[in-house]
Parts: sequence; C-alpha cells; structure tokens
Amino acid sequence: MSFTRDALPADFVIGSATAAYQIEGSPTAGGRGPSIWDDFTTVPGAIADGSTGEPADDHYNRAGEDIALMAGLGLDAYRFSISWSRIQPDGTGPANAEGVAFYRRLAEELIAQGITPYATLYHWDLPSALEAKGGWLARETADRFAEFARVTVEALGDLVTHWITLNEPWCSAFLGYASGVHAPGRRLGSEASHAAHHLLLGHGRAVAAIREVAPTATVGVTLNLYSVRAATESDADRDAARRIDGLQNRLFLDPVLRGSYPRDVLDDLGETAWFDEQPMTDAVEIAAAVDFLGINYYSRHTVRAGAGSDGSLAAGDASSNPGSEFVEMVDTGAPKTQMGWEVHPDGLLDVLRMANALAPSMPLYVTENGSAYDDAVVDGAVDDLDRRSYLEAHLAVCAAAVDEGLPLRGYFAWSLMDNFEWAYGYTRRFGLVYVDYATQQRTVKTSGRWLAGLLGGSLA
Ligand code: IFM
Repeated sequence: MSFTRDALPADFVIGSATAAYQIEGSPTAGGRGPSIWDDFTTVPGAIADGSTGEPADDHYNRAGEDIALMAGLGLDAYRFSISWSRIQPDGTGPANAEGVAFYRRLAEELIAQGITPYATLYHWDLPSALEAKGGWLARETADRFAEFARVTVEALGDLVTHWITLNEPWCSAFLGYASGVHAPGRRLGSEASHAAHHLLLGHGRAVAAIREVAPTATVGVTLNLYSVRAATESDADRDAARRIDGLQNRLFLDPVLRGSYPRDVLDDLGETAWFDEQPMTDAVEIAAAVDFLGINYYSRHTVRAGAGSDGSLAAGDASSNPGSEFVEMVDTGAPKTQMGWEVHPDGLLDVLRMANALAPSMPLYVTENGSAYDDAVVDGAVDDLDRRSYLEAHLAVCAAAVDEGLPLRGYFAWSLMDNFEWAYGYTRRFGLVYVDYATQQRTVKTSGRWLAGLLGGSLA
C-alpha cells in the first residue's frame, strides 16, 4: 500500500493531537491549581509505573521546540487541550493571566508557523476544588464548565477559532466514576451515568456561552466511538452488542445529535427514573447546534454475553460497563496494539457512517486515532513500522469515507509525541515523535517521517 495525499481533498485537514495533563508538566507554574489527575496520581497503585504528569514532556517549557517539530512534520493543524486549572486555579472566577499567557503564546506561534489551533476545553483534568464539591456528579459543575468556556474563549477567541468542548465524555464518566480506573477514581456503578448527564449538560451550556462570546467560532464535541458487533448471532450475544453500542456510542450520540437519550440504555443502567427527574429543558440544551462532530476511533469491540447474563451475576461496582458487567470482549485473534486493542481500520468507516446516519450533513473530524507500540531508539532512530502501517491504513479509510460521500473534513493523529498515558503512566507510547523522558530529547519516528513525507514537511 502506498497512500498519497491526493487521495484526500486538498482542503482535508491533517494534524496531530495531545492533551494538557499528558504533555505539559509544571503543575504549579504560572499559578496553576491542582486537578483531579494531580490527586489521582498520588493514590498508591493507581498508575502502573507510579508516575505523575510531572514532568511528562515538559511541554510547558518546550512548546516552541514542539511547534517547530510540528512545522517540520508539515502539519496543517494541532489539537491541544487547555488545562482548566491553569485558567481558573479553583475552577471558577476570572481568568488567571499567566495561564492565559501560556496558551496565547502557544496559539500565536502555531499561527505564525501556519498551523491552525484546535483547542479542547475539557480533556479530563477537572480542578480539584470542583471535585471537592461533587465533581461531575454535581449539576453545578456544568455551570462551572460553561463559565470556564466563556472566560477562556474571551481570552483566546481572537487567536483560536476551532473549539471542542469535551473530549470523550464516556471516559470521564465511566472510567472516572464507575470503574474508578481514571481520576477521580470513584466506583459508583450506574450512578456514573449522572456524571455523563452533567458532562453533556456542561457541553450544551458551553456551546451556548461560546456562541455568545465568539459568534463566528467553529464549535464541536469529541466522542470516542466504537464499531461494536456480536460474536455470534445468538440473541444473548446480539443483546450484549446492543448494550455496549448503547453505553459507548448511543448514550452520547443520541442526546447530542437527536436531543434524547436511548431508553434501552437508561433501562440497562437502571437509571431511567433519575433521568426522567431531570428538567425537560436539559435535552434541548444538550442538543445545542454544533458545527462538527469529533470522533476518536481506535478499535473495534466484538462482544458476547458471558457468565451471569441470565441475571445471576450481582451488579459489580467496579465495571466500566455498569448494568452490563456480564458482557465480555472477545479476542478475535486479529493483530493488536500494545494496549491490547484490535487493529481494525474498517471500523472507522462504521463509526463515521453511524454518526452520519444520525446527522447527515454534520461535518465530521477524526480528532484522534493512533496506536501504542513498544518503541525503542536504535542507532538514533525509531523504526515503528507497525504504527506507520496503522496510520496509513486509517488514512486510507478516511479517503474511502470521503469517496463514499461522508462529510469527513479532517484527521488528527494521536499523538504528536509520546506522553503520560493516564493509568498506564509512561509505559505506553503513542507518539509520532519519541520522547526520552530522562533527557527530554525528541526523535521523530519512522511513522512521523512517513507523515512528513505525505504532507510535504521538511524535517531536520
Ligand atoms: O491518551 C488517550 C487520550 O487522552 C484520549 N483518547 C485515547 C488516548 C489513548 O488511550
């Protein structure tokens, strides 16, 4: 296979993505307040290698060098996230000037290099002060998020015109509040769906706030979607697929794009009554018109009904799929990345079609797609052929999607550089650029060199 850029429209955006906590380091610099990830990383056993987000990639001090790398790669755009607690150290109030200054310098330098900034407002790092008040289980947090969106767009909206409210609210809600494998580490089972609702309400209110402050801004939200299929045609396995598709995809797609929750999923969760008690106007707010949908796609789920699907299993409180704990992921034997995630490029087409079926003219972006492999520097080079193939195969699917008529407008590789992979710490590398954490030396991997070749970049 040899993919070339002319397989995609000339205005198709190709960039890379990162997130604040995963790359910035410097957790107290410039008046930054603590976030739930600063707290969670101190919990014994929470992070595989006992690490924290300090120093990560020391990007807070090396942003100029990293933007030069992006320019060398030939990227059209860069998707980064804004640390809420750099802007509002306590999660509320006026913008912290030093935090704003950091992101203004970043955006100015990107623009100077011809790279369009795409900013995500919430990539999982809730200010600790808000978690102390209930975090995303508290309805009030939706208002705090809208306030954060407002002050941030007021401060940066002359430079940044592309905004993403939330990144992967499924992870924030269910990894954070159901299984507790992510911050804030709470294990509440189905009650995590209340966090999902408040995240979505926050999204809707943030969209409204951004529209007031910056009426011409382009605003979207990013969901992590999966291609889900049943292992067999049995009723039980098909029901397992319905449940996981429901929790992962429809619980988020439906309210954002159609203005209502899927009842079957609320029933699976045992939360229909709670959702029915919420103000009717919430649905309207959550369905605030967006300009695009961001989709993070990594893998496919093949599922079956495991032991306990007959109801004999007591509801577990530490599953990321509350109410459907008995559903098992099936190993199809297909190649996997170091995360254990099956490599299945065609699943990207499935999720693009899924979103398009719900909102036919909605512009779509792949806001993340990438792979972790156990990279090593050998003679000054990182020959990550698996990642290069993964990237090439998924870009080829993007071209097929565009050819099919899907309104796919761009693709962001996860990630620009190796970084703090949440509960896995630094044990998983997703970057196009290798980072030696001891020296902070960056080495562009073969995958990055391949992308630079595609994009006409000029690497040293
Ligand atoms: O590193 C994460 C990112 O923060 C969100 N999406 C998935 C990536 C890989 O796990």
